[in-house]
Amino acid sequence: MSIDTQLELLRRIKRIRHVEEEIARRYPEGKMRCPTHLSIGQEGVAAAVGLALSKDDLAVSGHRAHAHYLGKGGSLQAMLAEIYGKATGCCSGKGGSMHLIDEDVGFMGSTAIVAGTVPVGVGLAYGIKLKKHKQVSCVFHGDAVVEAGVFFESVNFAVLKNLPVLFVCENNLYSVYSPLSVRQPPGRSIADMVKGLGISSQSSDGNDASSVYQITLDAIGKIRAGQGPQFLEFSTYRWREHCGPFYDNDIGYRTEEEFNDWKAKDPLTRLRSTLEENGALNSSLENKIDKEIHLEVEAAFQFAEDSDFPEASEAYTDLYAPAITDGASA
Ligand SMILES: Cc1ncc(C[n+]2csc(CCOP(=O)(O)OP(=O)(O)O)c2C)c(N)n1
Repeated sequence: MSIDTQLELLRRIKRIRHVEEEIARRYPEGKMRCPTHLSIGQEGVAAAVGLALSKDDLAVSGHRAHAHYLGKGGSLQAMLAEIYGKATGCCSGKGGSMHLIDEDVGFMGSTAIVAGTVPVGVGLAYGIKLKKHKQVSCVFHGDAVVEAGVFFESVNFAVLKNLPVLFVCENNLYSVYSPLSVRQPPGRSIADMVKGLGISSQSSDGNDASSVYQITLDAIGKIRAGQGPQFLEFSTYRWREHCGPFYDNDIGYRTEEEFNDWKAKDPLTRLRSTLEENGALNSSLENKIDKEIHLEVEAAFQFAEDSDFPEASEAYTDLYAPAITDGASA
């Protein structure tokens, strides 16, 4: 992996981290009137997978979608405006943090329903195959998603039809406050369990962003070569509370010791140290990267703040179903 690629990876991780830390800092102002699920601590996967995917490739995600959207090349301004509920948002301010769509960059949607977008991602892959395109459909999801029935149906269908779909599981050990130990039998590996459906599957360290990039690139190569769907499980950890800007270790569902162990494996610090050791990163280059990110993020928040809310008349546009009026369906 070239130094330039590693530097680009570092820049992307830093950018996602800075955006989310700024969301966390400003959230208590009460202007972002939607729930937010931050990926701080687990950005290595989104940054590396986003870099490995091409612009033409498609992606879907779930409630923790900011990092995936930015990794796929989504507009920072449109994402922040969406979180602020503004008309300039990527869903015209009607979706909020958990509902991000930007077809221009192949980000085909995220929803709050756990596993809800898994069949959508597989359906997109079916479309790609029928049209004989060379794209890949990437499904970003958490470890809890593999406990939903629709996940098994979707993987089975993807295997049956040999679809160009990449499942990227960010295993951060928790489903809200429930650890894997209360959800899965002891010693079970998610990657091994999923392999039982006949899909090529592997697990690895999600906080080693360079290796995530390499593994993902290999998996995408296999998909493009017609070798069918691939499942990648990356172990990682969220630092903040499940939903919201704060830390929540005090409520007792996880220990401070576990949290600190994972903090010591910060994907950002690790990549930065490697680059410093190789002489590829010094403080002036890092300051330059940080400054560029800072300016971009400041401008994007300003854009979101300055944008208008959607008109009330827009409430019934962009609907799949006809609006219900006067208690009767139209
Ligand atoms: C169908 C459904 N069931 C339950 C919930 C409530 N819920 C929201 S997030 C979540 C856990 C998600 O865990 P995971 O998929 O591992 O992602 P993470 O939050 O760890 O990133 C649950 C159970 C929901 N949104 N949808």
